[in-house]
Amino acid sequence: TEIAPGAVHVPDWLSPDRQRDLLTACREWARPPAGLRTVRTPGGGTMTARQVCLGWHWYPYAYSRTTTDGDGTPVKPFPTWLDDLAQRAVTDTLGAPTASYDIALINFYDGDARMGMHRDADERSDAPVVSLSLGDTCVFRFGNTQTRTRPYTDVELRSGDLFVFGGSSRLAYHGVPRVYEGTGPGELGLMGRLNVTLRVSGF
Ligand code: MD5
Ligand code: FE
Repeated sequence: TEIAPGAVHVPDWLSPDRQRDLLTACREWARPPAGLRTVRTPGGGTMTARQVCLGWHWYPYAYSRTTTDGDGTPVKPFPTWLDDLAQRAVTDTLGAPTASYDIALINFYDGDARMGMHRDADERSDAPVVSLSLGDTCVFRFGNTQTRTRPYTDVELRSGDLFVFGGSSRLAYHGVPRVYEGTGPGELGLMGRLNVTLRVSGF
C-alpha cells in the first residue's frame, strides 16, 4: 500500500521463519561490546526505545564508527546479507536500484516506549530507508515534511511488516506514539517490539 509518494507499506513481507532468523540475529547484535544501549539526547533526556547500531553508530545527531554514548568500542560490522535484504525490499516496493546499504539501526520498544516525531536527516544519501518490524504491534505515525503536527496518517505496524520510505517521503516527520503490549506472535518469543531500519550512509 502506498501511504504517500515513495512511502510503501507491505504487511507480512517477512515469513514467520525469516522473522525468527532476524530476531536471532538481533539478539546477537544486542550483546556487548557495542550492544544495546540507552540513547541520551543533548538536552539531558533519554530515548525510551533502546538501540543498537551496525556499520555506523548513530547518536544525536550524527554518526561515528565507535559507540560514543555506549562502551566506546567499535560498532559491529554491517553484514552483506542485510544489504541483500534491503535491495530486495526496495526492488519489491519502489522498483528502483539503489546504492549499497551500510547502516542498521535497531530499536527495541517495551510496552511503555515511544518515539517522538522526528526526521531522519543525518545520512548523506537520499536512498530509501527500509524498516522491518518484529514482535508487538505499534501505531506508526507518518507525517509531513513541514511540521511535527497534523496532517499525519496513523498506520499499525505488525510483526513481519515492511515499510520503505523513499522519494519525497524520505524526509517526512514520523514517530511511534503507541506500542500494544503482548500483541506479537506468541511463537516468536519476543516481549516488546523490535524495529530494524536499513540505511545508506553516503559517507
Ligand atoms: C521505528 N524508527 O519504528 C521507526 C521506523 C528511527 C525510526 O523512526 O529513526 O529509527 S523507521 C521510520 C522512518 C525512517 C525514515 C523515514 C521515515 C520513517 N519517514 O519518512 O516517515 O522504530
Ligand atoms: Fe526515524
